[in-house]
Amino acid sequence: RLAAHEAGTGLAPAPVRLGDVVPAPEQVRPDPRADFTLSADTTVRVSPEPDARAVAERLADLLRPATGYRLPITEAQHPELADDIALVLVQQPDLGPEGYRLDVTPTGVRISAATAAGLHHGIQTLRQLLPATIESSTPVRAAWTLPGGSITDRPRFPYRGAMLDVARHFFGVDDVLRVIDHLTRYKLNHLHLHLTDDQGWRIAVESRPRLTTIGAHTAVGGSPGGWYTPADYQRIVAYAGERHLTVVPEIDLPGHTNAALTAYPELAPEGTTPVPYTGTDVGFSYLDPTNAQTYEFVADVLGEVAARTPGPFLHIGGDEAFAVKGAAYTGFVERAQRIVAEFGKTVVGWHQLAPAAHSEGRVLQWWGTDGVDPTTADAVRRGARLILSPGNHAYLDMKYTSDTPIGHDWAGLIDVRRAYDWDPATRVTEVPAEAVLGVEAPLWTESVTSLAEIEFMLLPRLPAIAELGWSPRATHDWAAFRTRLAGHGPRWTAAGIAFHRSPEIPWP
Ligand code: TNX
Repeated sequence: RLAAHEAGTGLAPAPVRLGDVVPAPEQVRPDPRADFTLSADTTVRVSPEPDARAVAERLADLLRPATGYRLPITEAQHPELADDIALVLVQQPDLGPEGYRLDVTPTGVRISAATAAGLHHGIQTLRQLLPATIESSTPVRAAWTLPGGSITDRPRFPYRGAMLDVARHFFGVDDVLRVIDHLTRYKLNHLHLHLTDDQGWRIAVESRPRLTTIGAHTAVGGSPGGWYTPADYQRIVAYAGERHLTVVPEIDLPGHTNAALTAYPELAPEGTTPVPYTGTDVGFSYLDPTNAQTYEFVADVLGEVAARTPGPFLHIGGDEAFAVKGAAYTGFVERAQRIVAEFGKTVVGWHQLAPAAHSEGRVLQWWGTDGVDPTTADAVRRGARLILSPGNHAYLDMKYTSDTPIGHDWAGLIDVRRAYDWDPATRVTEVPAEAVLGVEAPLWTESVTSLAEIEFMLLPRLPAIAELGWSPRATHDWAAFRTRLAGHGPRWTAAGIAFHRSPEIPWP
C-alpha cells in the first residue's frame, strides 16, 4: 500500500511534530518525508504474548472512538510494516525495563520494547503524536497523520508517581480510575493512595470491621464519607495493573489516626476520648505506642492490605505524630517496619521516619521545602532511598497563585514553572542522585471536593512533575516545555477534562 502522500491525496503534513511529546523523549530523530496516515484498513499487529496483546487492546480502545476505524488486532509472530501499527516485544537491553522505540515510516508505525510496560509507554507517545481530536469520544473527520521519524525513550527514574488523599474527602472508584488515566498519559507508574486519616478510614479490613462501620462515615467539613470494599480496592489495583501502574497504599501511623480511634478507642492514649473529627488540623491523634494491642492492630491492618496489594510497597505514613516523641516514636516505627517486612513488602514512609533504624530497602518520601536536611541525608547514608515530593514544588494542593479558589499556601504558591523548575537529583543536600528512586506529586484534599477540582489542581502541573521523573536532564528547558504543554490543552478539552488555564502557558 502507498501512504496517503505518495498516493497523491494532497494531505497536509502531520500537525504534531515528532518532538512535541510530554514528557520529553530521550532521543527524537524526525524524518519529514516519512509521515504516516492511519486509514480505515489499518490493523494493529502484536507479538503473541498476552501482556503485549493487552497493550494492543488498550491502543485500539484509545484510537477507535475518534477515528471510527475498526483497527482489528492480529497476532503476528514477525510483524512487518504494511499499513499497520506493530507492537513488538524484542530484546532491547539498552532501553531498560520501561523504555521503547517508536518508528514512523510511510507504511506504518512500529513500537518495540523489551517489556509490555515499554510498549505501554510507547502507545502513550503514539497517542500524543496524533491530532488533538484523537481524544474525542465520538467519531471526528480528520486526517490521522503521524509525523515521520524515530524516537528512542526510557525513564530517568524508576519511581514516578502521584498521591491522592481519599481520606479528607472520599473519592469513589470511578474517580480513582479516571485519575489513573491521567497518570498513564504522562508515563507515571505509581499511584499512592492516602487511605486513612483523622477524618475518615477508607479501606475495609475484615479482621477490624469497625474501621469502616464506624470510622468511614465522616470527611472534612461534614462531606459524605465512604470506603473501598475489598472488591472496590481490587478493581482499582487491577485497572492500575493493566496500565503498568503500581498502587502504593498508605495506612498513616501512628498519628493521623483519629478515625481509627473512634472505631477502636482502646488503642487511644489514656485520658483521651476520641470523637469524630471533620476539621483540618493535624498532629493531635495517635495510637498508644505503649499498648501491646496497638501492634496487634497494626499487624492485622497491614497484613490484610499487604495481601490485597500486588505491588511491593506498603506506605506507613509516619508524618506529624507530634505527641509521640524520641524513642517512643522511633520504637514504634521500627516495629511497624518489621511488621511490613514480615508481610514481604518494602516500607515507604514520610521522611519523618528518618531517625528510626534502617530496614532493608526502606524508602522515605521527602516533603521538605529546605533542601538542607541532615537527618534525611543520614538515613540515606544508612541505606534509605528517597522519593522526592518537595512541598514547595510538587505539592499539588498548593494554590497556583493567591487567587486560586481552592488549595493551601503553607509551602508557597506553585505555578507551572515552579512545579517544573527543580532537579530531583540535587534537591536534597548530601543525597546523591543514585539514592533518588524518583518523584511523586501529592494531592491532599482538605479543600478538594470533586473530580473537577482534582483535575483543576492536577492539570497542568502533573505533566511538569512527570517530565522531571521521566526525561533526561539535558532536555530540561522551560521555554520548550511550556510550548509542548500548550498542545495538551486541546487534548484535555477534547477528552472532557477540566483543567486550569494557567496564564504562563501559551494555550492555542
Ligand atoms: C501536611 S505533608 C501533611 C498532610 C496535610 C498537608 C496539607 C504530610 C506528610 N502531611 O497531613 O494534608 O500538609 O498540605
